[in-house]
Parts: sequence; structure tokens; C-alpha cells
Amino acid sequence: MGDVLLSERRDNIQELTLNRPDSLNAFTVEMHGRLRGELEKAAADPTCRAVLITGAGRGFCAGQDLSERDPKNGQVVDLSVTLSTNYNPLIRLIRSMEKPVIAAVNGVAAGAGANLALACDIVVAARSAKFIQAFSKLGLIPDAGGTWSLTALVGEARAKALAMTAEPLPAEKAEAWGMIWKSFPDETFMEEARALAGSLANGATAGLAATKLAIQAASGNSMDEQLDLEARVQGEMGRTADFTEGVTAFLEKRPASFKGH
Ligand code: T3D
Repeated sequence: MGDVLLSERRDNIQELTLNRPDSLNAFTVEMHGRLRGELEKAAADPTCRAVLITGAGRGFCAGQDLSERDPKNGQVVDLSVTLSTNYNPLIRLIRSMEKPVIAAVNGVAAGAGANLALACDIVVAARSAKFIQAFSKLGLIPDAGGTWSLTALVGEARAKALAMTAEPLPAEKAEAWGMIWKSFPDETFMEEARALAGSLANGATAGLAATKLAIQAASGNSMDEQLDLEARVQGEMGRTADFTEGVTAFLEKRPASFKGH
């Protein structure tokens, strides 16, 4: 059996490909371990300045591999434990890692697969991709952060309807609703996703990381608290070499060459 997660370095971008195409890259315990391990490595590696997550074959990720939940196996699985052990650390890691994480949704994203994508900083999708909150068909609630991220992105009315009906949301509609950043024709989608990752990875990545954390903090803060946070973080950013380079490059009318610190 091949590796369930492919990890490839492309310049300063770590490209991670969920690789169980026969089951539309559904999550197994093994795949969780591999994905988390590679994300932890990328998070700790200063030469990695952006991460791109995609899927092999025609799907992005079909959520939990339901063969691991087959009642015929006689095992009673405590889903609270599986979430706390596998899904929650994954989502927390993506949200806390101090570099941009891009989801390149190449095909169907269902259940925790959809919410894995929504946990990423920027989501781009192939036009043929769709997002399905499949949980209600199993008597479950959206997890992997879905009750939070889906609601924050599309609002309560749409989040409840998507979750309760499990209706597939096509990529273009997801884009129109502001649930994802952009959709692209299937033929050019991966090229566009990599170009986006490349432009972020060559950007002022310390500033991008601080932007990510500041925007994520906003929903738990008042405007007043957020103003204080901005003043504190901007003080730090103003002391980076990238700020000096950005201003100098502007004044010298040349492209900036950022180092990420
Ligand atoms: O359990 C916990 O720890 C709690 C956490 C739960 C998180 C969750 O994600 S729960 C939600 C789990 N996911 C689903 O319910 C989605 C199930 N899949 C589907 O509904 C459909 O496959 C899709 C709508 C995603 C795609 O449909 P379609 O028609 O394009 O493809 P297909 O023919 O259904 O699937 C292709 C193959 O992938 C097929 O295998 P086969 O027949 O060719 O051997 C199918 O069984 C397999 N597959 C798809 N999804 C899963 C899967 N195998 C295992 N687990 C899956 N989730």
C-alpha cells in the first residue's frame, strides 16, 4: 500500500496531498497521523513559507473513512474521543501555525473533509468541486470546526440549511457566498492554486502570519481590544526587516524582496 499522504517541497512551499483516491481521500487514523506530522514539520521549518493541501484523484476529502466505523466490526467508537484525538488537534494546528495554509479543493469535499478546507486560511476550488456537510445523513453534527467556521463564513441561515439538508454546494456558489476565496476552471485550477501559494510564500510571511492570527482573534474581541492588539502587533511588524524592505522598495520603485522576518 502506498503512502496515504504525499509531501513534496516546491521551492519554499510544502505541498501535502491526501492520497487515498479510491475512497476519495477519506480520513483514517493513519492519514491523520501523517498529515499532522507533516504539518508540524512545516510549522517548525523556517524555510517553508506556505503550505498547500490538496487531494489525489477526483476528490479532495470525503471526511471520516466510514469503514473504520462499521458497526459490524462490533467496536463501539467514542466519537468524542476520536474528535479530541484526531480532528481537533489537526484543526487547531492549521489555525495556529504561523504561515499561510491554502486548501486547493480539487474535487468533492464532504463531512470533515469540507471543514478541513474551511479551517485553512485561503480556500480555492476547481469549478467541478462541491462542498457537502454530510453529517446529518449519519445523525451527526458538523465537526472539525464546522459549526464555527461554516457559520462564521456564510452566516447562521445558510450554515443551518447546509448542515441540515447536506445539500452539495457547488464551488462557484461557495465563491459567490464568500465561503471560499475563488474557483477556477478545472484545467487551470492547480496552476492557479500553486501561483497563489507561491506569491504568498515569497511575500512578507511574518506579516502574513500576524495577519492570520489577528483576524482570527477578532471574533473573540471587542473593537477596542482589537485596536490594542493591532497597535501591539504592528509595533512588532514595524521592527521587521521586511517592513524596511517594503518601504525602501516602494520608494525606489522596484519589487520588494521579502525574507519572511
Ligand atoms: O467518526 C468520527 O470520528 C467522527 C467524525 C466524523 C467526521 C465525518 O467526516 S462524518 C462524514 C463522513 N463522510 C461522509 O458521510 C461522506 C460519505 N461519502 C459520500 O457521501 C459520497 O461518497 C460523496 C458524496 C462524497 C461522493 O459521491 P460519489 O458518488 O462521487 O462517489 P462514491 O461512489 O460515493 O465514492 C467513491 C468511492 O469512495 C466508493 O468506494 P467504491 O464503491 O468505489 O469501492 C465509496 O464507498 C468511497 N467513499 C466515499 N466516501 C467514503 C468512502 N469510503 C469510506 N468512507 C467515506 N467517507
